Amino acid sequence: MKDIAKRFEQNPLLSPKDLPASTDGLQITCLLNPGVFQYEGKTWLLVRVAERPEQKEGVISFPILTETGTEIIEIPTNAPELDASDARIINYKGVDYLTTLSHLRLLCSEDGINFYEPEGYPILVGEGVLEAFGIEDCRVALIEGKYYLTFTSVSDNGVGVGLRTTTDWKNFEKHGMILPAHNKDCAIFEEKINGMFYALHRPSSVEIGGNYIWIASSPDGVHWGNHKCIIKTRKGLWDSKRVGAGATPIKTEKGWLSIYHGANENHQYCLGAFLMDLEDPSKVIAQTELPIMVPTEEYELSGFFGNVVFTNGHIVEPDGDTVTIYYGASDEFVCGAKFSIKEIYSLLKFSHV
Ligand code: MAN
Repeated sequence: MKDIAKRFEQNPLLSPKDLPASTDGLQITCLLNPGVFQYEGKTWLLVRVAERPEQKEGVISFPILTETGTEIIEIPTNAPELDASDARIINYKGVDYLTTLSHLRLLCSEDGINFYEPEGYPILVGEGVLEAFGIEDCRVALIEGKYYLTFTSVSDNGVGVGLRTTTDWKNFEKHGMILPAHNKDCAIFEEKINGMFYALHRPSSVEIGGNYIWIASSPDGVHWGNHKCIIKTRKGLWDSKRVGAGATPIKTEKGWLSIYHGANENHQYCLGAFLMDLEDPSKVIAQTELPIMVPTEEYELSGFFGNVVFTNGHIVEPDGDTVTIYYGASDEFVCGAKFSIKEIYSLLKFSHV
């Protein structure tokens, strides 16, 4: 099936070999899922860098963060209590671990295509017990001069949403975990609505419910309430198993537009879109039935975890119609693509309620 994404000819823009590892003894396994923002006239990525030691025959090894620094755990591949059937997560003796440890790193670019690591900016690493397995997939929202960074915090306690804020990308204020486990894919709106902050997020409900997109509001961007479930998985469609918001929703004349990811039972990750009411974003007024982007290119089909396109960062271009998304392809590469908002609209199905 043909989708409506116009992929960059230069894809993949970034591969694991393009950056140095953060620590001796580790290798970058995946570069993926960047948060995106503009700052000082440049396009910036806050890219997820996933690392692990070089893998040796017969052993699975991965890093975790402890009070004293990075510790490497090694498990023989033939251990009876090991389940390593997913490239991303393993279970050993009943405990879940990630196979890689992620941090967030800043890259910038003058042309939106060639990215480099600027000097003098810190890398963002997990801190404390709730981030012992790393931090991932950051959304960046600029609200009244302050950047809000919402990211996935992972540890053996579970997966939740962490928040840090900054105005200069050198000093960060930590606000801890704002939405506890299991929750991820949190995108804050860049404008307050009727005096309140709004955010999309994705709790996972066990037994009853599922992996649905919710909306919440907050007086200060830190404490969230008034949660409502607004987008569910759809049986038989491309988003039948899980859905999650992409980057901060885009304000358009017709409503707030969210580009989101959906996965099916086969772990194929595609992108779609939905539109929320401008005054009351808990009202969804339209949604695409078809995906707007499907993994089709070699770099999207095979990699660390193939058949995946996943976005959590974009720039709306000055023409007001073009959205440049940056996305993770097969959980291994960073790529770029452009959409026309008008074309996305042509795929939206409006609900007549
Ligand atoms: C899923 C995937 C992984 C990620 C973990 C924890 O398994 O999205 O890439 O590392 O969740 O967030």
